This record gives sequence, C-alpha cells and structure tokens, in this order.
Amino acid sequence: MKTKVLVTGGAGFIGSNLVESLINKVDEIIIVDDLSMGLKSNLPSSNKISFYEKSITDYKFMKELLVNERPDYIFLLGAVASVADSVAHPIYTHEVNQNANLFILETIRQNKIKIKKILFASSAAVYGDVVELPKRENSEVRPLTPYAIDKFATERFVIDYGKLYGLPTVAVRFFNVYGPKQNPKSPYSGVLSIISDKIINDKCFTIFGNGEQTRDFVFVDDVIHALLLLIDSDLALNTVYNIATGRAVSLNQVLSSYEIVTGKTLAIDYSTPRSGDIEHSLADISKITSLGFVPKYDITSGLAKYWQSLTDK
Ligand code: UD2
Repeated sequence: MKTKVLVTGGAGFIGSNLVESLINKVDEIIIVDDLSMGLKSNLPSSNKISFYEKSITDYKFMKELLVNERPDYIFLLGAVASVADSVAHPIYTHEVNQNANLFILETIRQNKIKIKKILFASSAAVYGDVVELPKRENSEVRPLTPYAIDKFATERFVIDYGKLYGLPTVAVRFFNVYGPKQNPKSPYSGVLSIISDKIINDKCFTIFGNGEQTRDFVFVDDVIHALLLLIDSDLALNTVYNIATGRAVSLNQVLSSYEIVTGKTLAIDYSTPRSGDIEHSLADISKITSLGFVPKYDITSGLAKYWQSLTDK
C-alpha cells in the first residue's frame, strides 16, 4: 500500500530535514509552506514531493487538500516559529499556531479522513520559567508568551481530538534543536545558527549574560529519529513527549566545543542578559527513551556534523 505524508512547514528547518529523511521511506510527500521562514532550496528535488506555497490559514485550500489527498500521516510543523514575532503579532500567531491546526483536526473529523497518525510540534516554551529541573512532561507548565500559550493549547486540542474523537495523535515538545538548514537571520534565531553564522563570516558573537546559562541542545538528526519513532509507535498515542538529549550544556561549553570542532577562535563580547531569558533548561527524556529512543549525538558530535554541512557547500 502506498504511504502518503503531509508535512506543514515542510520547507522550514525541522520540516525540510524531516522531508529529506522521509524521501526514502514513503511514496508521496505533500508539503504546505508559505515560505515565511522556510526556503524552497531546503528541499531535495524528488518526484515524490508535491510542494504548495500556501499558508495553513488558507482554509479553502487546506480543506480541498485534505479531502482530496487523504494523507496517511500528518506532521504539523508549520508555525510562527519566533517567540519575539508572537509577542509583536499575537493575533496573527494565534491564527497560524492554533486556529489553522484546529481547522485541520476538525476537517479530518468532519470528513472522516482515515489518518494513521497526526503529530503536532509543540515546544519546551510551554514550561516557561518553571524552575523544576529536569522538565518532565507532567511538570507544571507556565506559558508566558503568545507563542507558548498557543503551543500548549494546540497540544491539548491535538491530544483531545485523539481522546474525544478517536483520531490517533501525538505531540512533541522540542527543546533547543540545532543543525543544518536552521535559519540564522533573526536575532531570535536558535543561538547555534547565530554562532555558526558569526564563525563563517568572521564576526563577533554577543553573549547575553555570562554564558553560564544552560540548554538541552539536541541535534536535528536525533529529532527526526524521534519523530519517526513516535509517528510509527502504537504506544505513542494521544500524549506528549519531550524531545531533547537529557543533558544540559552551558553556552560557554558550547562555544569551546565549537572552537575545537571548527579550529577557529570566535570573537566574543558580552551584553546584558536578554529579557525573559530563563537561566537553565533541561529535559527528562525517560518517556521517549522508554519507547527505544536513544540520542546519538552529544554537543561535540552534533556540532561536528553541523559544521561539516555548513562547510561542504
Ligand atoms: C528558545 C525560544 C523559546 C523556546 C526554547 C526551547 C526564542 C526567543 N526562545 O529559547 O521560546 O522555544 O528555545 O527550549 O525563540 N543567546 C546569546 N546570543 C545570541 C542569541 C542567544 O547569548 O546572539 C543566548 C540567549 O540569551 C539564551 C541562549 O543563548 O540564553 C539560548 O538562546 P536561544 O534563543 O537559542 O534559545 P532559548 O532556549 O533561549
């Protein structure tokens, strides 16, 4: 039987890495991406891919697509991905990050589309400034921004559509994902994409604070393995999983590892801590490791592969 997969946000950082990995595994990949963050050049060329430059908020288009294509699996990765953008544009963010995803769920329900699994990408941002570490999926949540509020609410909708209407779903909370195709263009882009950009262009990197803040940085290849495991596992049903490594490293440790990997010395200056920053973030990943997930990359091997992808071009 042919397998058809829909990926919203498929031209973005995580989406395009997922698509690359799906190419050899499925028969057809439909991508919906408005290219607000993603790039068409992120996508491999393959006759298995149908690409639509559309917003997931185009309900007429999304309904026709779902009803006509009836995908087996759906990855909901399309989003306003920047927390800062969500603070600047809360209503627009809400349309994209929540309403458009709810519309997809409801269209599937109303049209009785037989989905094998639908996966929604949420974020560690839902934990907000909760100090408990490591963060477990059942830790307190304290969403502090429109981005985090919509991610948490949509996570709940996705899980509830599973429980109320029998739609097989799963949600994930990404921690600090890094790797090839991450877009460094905004000051609020993932810090490792910014550092990489500075190294390549011989520019100075500004540390906000003293560099002792810690994060659970997870390499994108590990994230893709986790997504594929969860979409396939019958045990991962109508619930949420942290996706991370379960290890925290400080920004200063990251910088020294990256200097070793690249053989370059990075010019650094220090600035005041960024407002709203949390000091430490670390995931408990025992829920997903109980399904067989093992992160393959630590920060050094992840950075080495990332750097190789940046310098291979
Ligand atoms: C990001 C998201 C957050 C959540 C989290 C996932 C933003 C603003 N925040 O926050 O909502 O999804 O990831 O765990 O998108 N830094 C510098 N210099 C720079 C850039 C960053 O020192 O040029 C610092 C920054 O102040 C922070 C750390 O690096 O302490 C990591 O920054 P980040 O934006 O990559 O990630 P995070 O966890 O702060």
